[in-house]
Amino acid sequence: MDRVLVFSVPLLALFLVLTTTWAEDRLINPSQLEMFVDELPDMPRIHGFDVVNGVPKPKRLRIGMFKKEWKFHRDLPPTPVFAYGVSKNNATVPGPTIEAIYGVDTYVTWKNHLPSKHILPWDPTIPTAVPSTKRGIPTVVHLHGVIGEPESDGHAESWFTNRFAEKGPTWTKKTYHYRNFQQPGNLWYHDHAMGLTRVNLLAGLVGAYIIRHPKVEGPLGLPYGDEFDRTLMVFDRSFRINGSIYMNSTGNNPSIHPQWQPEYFGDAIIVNGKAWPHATVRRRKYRFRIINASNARFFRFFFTNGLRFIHVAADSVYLEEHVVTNEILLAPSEIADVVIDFSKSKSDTVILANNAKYPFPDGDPVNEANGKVMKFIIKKDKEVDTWRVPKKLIKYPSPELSSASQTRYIALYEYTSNTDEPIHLYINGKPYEEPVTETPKEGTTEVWNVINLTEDNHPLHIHLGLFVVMDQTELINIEEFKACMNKSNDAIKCKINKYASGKKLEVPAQEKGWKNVYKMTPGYVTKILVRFAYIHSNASYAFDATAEPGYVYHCHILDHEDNVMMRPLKLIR
Ligand SMILES: *[C@@H]1O[C@H](CO)[C@@H](O)[C@H](O)[C@H]1NC(C)=O
Ligand SMILES: *[C@@H]1O[C@H](CO)[C@@H](O)[C@H](O)[C@H]1NC(C)=O
Ligand SMILES: *[C@@H]1O[C@H](CO)[C@@H](O)[C@H](O)[C@H]1NC(C)=O
Ligand SMILES: *[C@@H]1O[C@H](CO)[C@@H](O)[C@H](O)[C@H]1NC(C)=O
Ligand SMILES: *[C@@H]1O[C@H](CO)[C@@H](O)[C@H](O)[C@H]1NC(C)=O
Ligand SMILES: *[C@@H]1O[C@H](CO)[C@@H](O)[C@H](O)[C@H]1NC(C)=O
Ligand SMILES: CC(=O)N[C@H]1CO[C@H](CO)[C@@H](O)[C@@H]1O
Ligand SMILES: [Cu+2]
Repeated sequence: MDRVLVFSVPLLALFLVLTTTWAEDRLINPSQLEMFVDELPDMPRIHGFDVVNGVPKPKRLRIGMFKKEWKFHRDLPPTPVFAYGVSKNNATVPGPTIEAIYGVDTYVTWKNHLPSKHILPWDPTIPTAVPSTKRGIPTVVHLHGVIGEPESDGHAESWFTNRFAEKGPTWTKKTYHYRNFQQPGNLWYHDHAMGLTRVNLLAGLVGAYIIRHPKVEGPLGLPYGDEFDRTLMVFDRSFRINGSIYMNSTGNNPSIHPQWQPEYFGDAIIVNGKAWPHATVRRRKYRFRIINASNARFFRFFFTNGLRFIHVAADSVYLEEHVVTNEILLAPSEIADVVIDFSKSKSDTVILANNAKYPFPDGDPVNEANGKVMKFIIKKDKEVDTWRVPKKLIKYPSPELSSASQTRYIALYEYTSNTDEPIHLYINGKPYEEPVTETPKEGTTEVWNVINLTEDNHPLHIHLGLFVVMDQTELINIEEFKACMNKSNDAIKCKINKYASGKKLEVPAQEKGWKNVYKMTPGYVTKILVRFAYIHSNASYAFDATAEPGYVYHCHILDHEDNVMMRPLKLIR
């Protein structure tokens, strides 16, 4: 306040209430942030291996989580964030990209240097990691897409606070072991602490991880090297005028959950830590590994000048053959790995745009701000381009449906209050704490029929297992089926096969291979074939997959995962 005003006491009180509320919620209108002014950053690259006499050898890394400030846009004040980095000085949002080599161990000691107070509002009424001293922010790192031991999987209850002062009930060790013995591809690391995943990611705890297999990938001749092979990590955020990240601190059912809301959407689209950046590119081919790290926003990317995407991989696995598309629909945590040939561009600039409604698929249409992602400025001179995109890429045989040893029904439920607002979401009607029900046998393949009984599209993610989407079939007379499920919670008793007889949805060509996240269309049954074994080798797991604390599977809309669309997954022999 720069003027002194004289009020009667009640009026003054009212004025204070109004101005405080107003100050709290003063958001940056995205139209105040000029687009395409910041250059697209490349996150620092860290090798997860040493080279000794030309041979890659195992390496130990220490990566910390720090509170610091980050500039998301030229005209935005610095934003308090939580960032991963080898030191506070070079911690970034997203964190450094870790590049590992097939079969060469990377050890990471993840260190929590965070203060005792969170920068975002969290909700103690959902199942949440809370240190008994009430001090410190629980964190635990999951490497999304990893085929690795349970002790290094970043189980939601294996959290720890600053200096490991306090640890969650399933905590086992400080240094995680990544064997990198799996198919080459794109992974990403992010926080996974119980009930805090949505706020810890929103605060900035995300980063990319690539497993390279030069012998297998090299001969493909795809764009390669720091300049031509780049990661784009995309997410959405809203900001206050003072630069801080805005997350609504009032729940949609405040009397039940004071803070929790079913989906976070931000107004500004951030790529590699900058709002609507630009990148200058040469008139030739580039490879972009696009990771959707939004809490809840789906993206449907397209180019405004008709440039196309040549998909070479999906999530963490190469495609058998490349697929050319005009657009990419990416759910949270899905990864598209594409080559873009800028020599085909008819213009010298092009906008990467987005037109996915939010929530997806029936929410609001995009607006001027979140309908744009970034701009490419294409140099005029055409160049000799030696990179190729062969039709045939890498083939990992799909399992036969008949080889499945077990069939499971996984029903997704949403529970609403009397104002019809979501209170929480459960898988199979069970809260997270109920004893484990999914106990696949190591080395087997299972059929999972995922029944979406909610209005939303839920990107389902299974730790350890990779899967192939077989089909998506509409449920007919869904209200009747739902009423039965509401009573018995038993898909077989409710005659799932009778109801799952509506129209089929085509699985897009670029998503027909192996996946680790897929969009569970509302009102449909999605049949997936999940493999609890390597896909690149017939060897059995190089670690004990049956060890404690086991794994989890969950919806990758983080606000759902936290409350609590997540269940334990325990492998057996
Ligand atoms: C920004 O404003 C919010 C709401 O008033 C406040 O909680 C926060 O501490 C402020 N942050 C900074 C960096 O000034
Ligand atoms: C981190 O910063 C230090 C100096 O501040 C520098 O020597 C080092 O190379 C940086 N590391 C990375 C991965 O950027
Ligand atoms: C925050 O959420 C509450 C409850 O859902 C809603 O009434 C309010 O309008 C929201 N505030 C903003 C600024 O969106
Ligand atoms: C990103 O992921 C979020 C959450 O899973 C999803 O809602 C959104 O549509 C995805 N966006 C893109 C571009 O894939
Ligand atoms: C499920 O059953 C309960 C009563 O057992 C009822 O209150 C609720 O409305 C039902 N929900 C649906 C979606 O049918
Ligand atoms: C696994 O075994 C099958 C059958 O013996 C063989 O056809 C296939 O090539 C093997 N796969 C790998 C990756 O070695
Ligand atoms: C879009 C859609 O079909 N949504 C359906 C999902 O399932 C619920 C419950 O069965 C239906 O009420 C929705 O209409
Ligand atoms: Cu969900």
